[in-house]
Amino acid sequence: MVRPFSEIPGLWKNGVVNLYNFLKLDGFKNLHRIMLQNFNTYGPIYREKVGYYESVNIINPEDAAILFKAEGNYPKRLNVEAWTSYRDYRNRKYGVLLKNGEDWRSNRVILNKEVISPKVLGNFVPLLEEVGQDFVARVHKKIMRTGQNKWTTDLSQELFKYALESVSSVLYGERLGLMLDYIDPEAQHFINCITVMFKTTSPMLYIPPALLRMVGAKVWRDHVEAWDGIFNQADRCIQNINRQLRLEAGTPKKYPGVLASLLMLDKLSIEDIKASITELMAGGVDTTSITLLWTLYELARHPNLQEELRAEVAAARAESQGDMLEMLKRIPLVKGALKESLRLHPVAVSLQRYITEDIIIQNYHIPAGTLVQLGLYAMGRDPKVFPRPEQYQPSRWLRTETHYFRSLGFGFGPRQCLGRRIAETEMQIFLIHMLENFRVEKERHVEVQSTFELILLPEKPIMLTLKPL
Ligand code: HEM
Ligand code: 2DC
Repeated sequence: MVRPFSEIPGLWKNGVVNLYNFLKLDGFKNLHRIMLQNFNTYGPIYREKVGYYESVNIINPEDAAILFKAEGNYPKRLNVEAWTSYRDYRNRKYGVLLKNGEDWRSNRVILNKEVISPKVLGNFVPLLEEVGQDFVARVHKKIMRTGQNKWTTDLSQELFKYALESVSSVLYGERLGLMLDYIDPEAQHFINCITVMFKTTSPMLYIPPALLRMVGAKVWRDHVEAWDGIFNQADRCIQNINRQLRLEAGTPKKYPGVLASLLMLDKLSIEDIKASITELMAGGVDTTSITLLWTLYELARHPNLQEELRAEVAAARAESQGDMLEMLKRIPLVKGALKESLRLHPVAVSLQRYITEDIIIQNYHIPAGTLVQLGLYAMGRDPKVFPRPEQYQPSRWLRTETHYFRSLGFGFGPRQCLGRRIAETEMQIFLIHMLENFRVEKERHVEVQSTFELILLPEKPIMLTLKPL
């Protein structure tokens, strides 16, 4: 007998009381740990209501498969109201991140061709490789300046710049110059705004932004200020490309970047293009940089593994005579390392969909329209899903073990991460260059945990030492 929806275990009857308890646990920054705990208490499915946020939570890959089969033709994630409220407030269009239904699909189809289809990879690689080389040159210079033949630092600011430079070079076909000593203060401001934007979003998952706006709450004001900074900087970049396109009419000789390609294609309105380009630019900074930081941290903790990866990269370099596109096909262990980083340190604590049809999971009936969440962080650490989950083992992604609905760091299906190809390529190129140039070490045996600021971030600075090979 299938059990009814109302029998799913969990606390879903009084959202206000649950919110109060959630706040007592400092839930805003512990969401990933609270989810893990809930799975321990209730088992592989639980229902929950915190504030006005109601969901059914699952953890098994087999159940994830059922969820994604019921996502329909216009897959819809949790509506992040803080983000839509800002756009409504400032009268700005939603980009592909926030659109839904047919409007989302028609935009996404066009964007896919320019951003995530295999045909554009060849255009991105030379741009990203240049940024990778500049990053390495910058680190060499920093090492020289210390006079100690090594550089010990918290790399996060440098990685933010690397990530913004990379995504901008792909979007705009030109460099911002963030690998230089003196950088545009506007670009630094943009980076700071993204961090604030994410941080101020998390409380608004549980407390309606409309309410916070009404009472003039600081988190709403800070959130607005952060998005204003993001949109102003993106607008400047977009205007710049627009002007250049008008001046040098005709078909460009080299690849002009995603924005110019979209403008010339003329299939989306300028406003739609601007909205999605802004989201791509903002989505492309903290996500990849933090994943790279976690990867360097894990490599520093596993020196033998680091040598193994270095050997793979050297062999790939020799076999492909330096042709980066070829090289990227010969580094399965490096790719495994990135998957392993996202398993233990996912950017997104969960994936969610409003299901479009009734489903049965763990023998419970779940009606169409329910928000169902896959606990990605919890799944990555579940010994039933990943044997010895605490161990960082890139090789687990090579073996014949099943990967069925286990590699979900970028989400799934037609609504998966639009920046996925950019992110993967940018991160692979980064690791290739770093492994070829430096040994990464870590000072002491400090364990670093995650903290939730909408995306999962290291809870404290990660200090790494880079030494030239
Ligand atoms: C959506 C993860 C980097 C832009 C998503 C989603 C996840 C994700 C989990 C939701 C997918 C779903 O619901 O199935 C990541 C990770 C990254 C990364 C782990 C890097 C390590 C990037 C980059 C960009 C980007 C570099 C921009 C260049 C976007 C956009 C969406 C999205 C625009 C919304 C797509 C849509 O709704 O159609 N990302 N992301 N992401 N990401 Fe990323
Ligand atoms: C956060 O409970 C936790 O890729 C919530 O590049 C559920 C939730 C909903 C949407 C998720 C979000 C979580 C984490 C950050 C994600 C976001 C969708 C896209 C966004 C995963 C899991 C991200 C980081 C985008 C951000 C783009 C940018 C313009 C804001």
